[in-house]
Amino acid sequence: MSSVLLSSSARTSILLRNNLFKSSLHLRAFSASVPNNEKTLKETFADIYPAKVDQIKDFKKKYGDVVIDNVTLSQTYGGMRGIKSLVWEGSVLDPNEGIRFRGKTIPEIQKLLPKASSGGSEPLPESIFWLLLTGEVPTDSQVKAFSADLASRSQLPDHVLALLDSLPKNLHPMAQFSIAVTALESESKFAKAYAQGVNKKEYWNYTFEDSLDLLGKLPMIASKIYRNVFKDGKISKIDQNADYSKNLANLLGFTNTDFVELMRLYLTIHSDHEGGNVSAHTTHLVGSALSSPYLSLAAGLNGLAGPLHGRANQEVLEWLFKLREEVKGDYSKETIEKYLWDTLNSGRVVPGYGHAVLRKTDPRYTAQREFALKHFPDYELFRLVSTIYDVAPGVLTKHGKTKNPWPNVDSHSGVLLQYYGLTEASFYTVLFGVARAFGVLPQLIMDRAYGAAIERPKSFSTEKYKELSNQLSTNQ
Ligand code: HAX
Repeated sequence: MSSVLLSSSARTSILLRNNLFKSSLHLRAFSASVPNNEKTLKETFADIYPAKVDQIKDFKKKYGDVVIDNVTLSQTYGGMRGIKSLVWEGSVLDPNEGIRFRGKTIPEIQKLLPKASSGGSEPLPESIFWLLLTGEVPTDSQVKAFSADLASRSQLPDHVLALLDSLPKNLHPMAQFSIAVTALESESKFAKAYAQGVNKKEYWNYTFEDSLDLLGKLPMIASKIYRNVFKDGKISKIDQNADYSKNLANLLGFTNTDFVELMRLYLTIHSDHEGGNVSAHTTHLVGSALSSPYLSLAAGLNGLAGPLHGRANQEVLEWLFKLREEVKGDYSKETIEKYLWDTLNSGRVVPGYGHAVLRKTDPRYTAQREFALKHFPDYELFRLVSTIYDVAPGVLTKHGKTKNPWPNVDSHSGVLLQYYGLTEASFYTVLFGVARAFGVLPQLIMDRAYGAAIERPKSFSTEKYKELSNQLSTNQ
């Protein structure tokens, strides 16, 4: 519904609200390099959201009683697969086509979104954050100012640095990541404002500030973990003029420009995958209790750390290395097919294959494959992954269990990182976590702006479901 359809009193109230927010929230605080006729991200969102709040109110009033889904017992026992019960504005996942970010496919955003001014062909992840939050494609100068804003928020408090230094090196990087993000709760403007009794109409503003503070600090956290666990513990300084991915790559210790490009692609395509996946749903669920963005994202990261979700990128690499060790250079289709059957017959999953929603090759896999074809088509591990892509879908189809025999995003990402020398697979999910923040934090800001309800679905015991099923099946 466009603002044209709003009544004049609704339009007046939106204008009043906008002016009130603009005057009180320092919307241009970090906008030094945005030309005067352009808006900052916060100004853009502040202009958009009041009309959206009214639309949602009207929509719920008009269609609130419409039945949009029926739920079977199998779905309740089967991980709630496919039940329409979440609102997620940024992206939608089609089983056959894959992800669309605000209606745009991956090839479309690769073309449309701003690139680094220093040169580059991959989109800047800062611009996917902008797109997901506002539905609008930012200009080059808007993104540049947003990058500078994030860089200006990058400093970690001493207690978080000390905490990371105190953790044992054998603690999984994802556990360290979640601990550090949780410890940043000390910085939460939302939690402080809430404790002081802030009006709920201002929740979004503090959530916005926390989200950007947190996003700005993630490269430092990720790099500190990487340097502590695998290198000398030292990290370089943030470059206030560099984009997010360049800073992340440099802090990790990588300066190769193609690796920086890979980071831009990686962060963009791993950002959002609609709302029902474990990391997105968990962040949203915990956020629905008005926990701060720090506590909400940390919860999501704990979910991402599971082997069936984000940790699959680590599992893929470990599985590939075992394969390489076992087949001793024989990458024939027959040998790989045998290895796949051995995995399946030993009661394990083939990591990087299958998906709860997708029923075709994941376009995020394809985008990474295209990156490899462009930059290193003859790399041995890439060729191995390509041969597995030729063989695995057939084996999984014959095996007959998975509903989707095609590769997902995690099947490819580790190989790209290996090529550039980021070889420590247990770190890979941390990079996924940094990327996921670009998808779940915009939704958290919107949740607070639109007044999302605390989540509380219904549960029953199996005994009760038996009773219910008996009653309902005799009535049908
Ligand atoms: N290898 C072997 N068996 C598989 C399989 C695979 N790759 N994918 C699914 N199956 C099995 C399931 O374990 C299930 O077996 P049971 O009936 O014995 O429980 C059966 O096939 C049906 O599963 P499904 O309906 O096709 O898939 P689900 O929605 O239940 O699960 C998963 C989706 C992604 C968890 C699953 O495909 C899987 O375990 N894949 C391997 C791990 C992986 O790559 N995870 C990353 C997914 C992408 C992601 O979230 N990234 O973060």
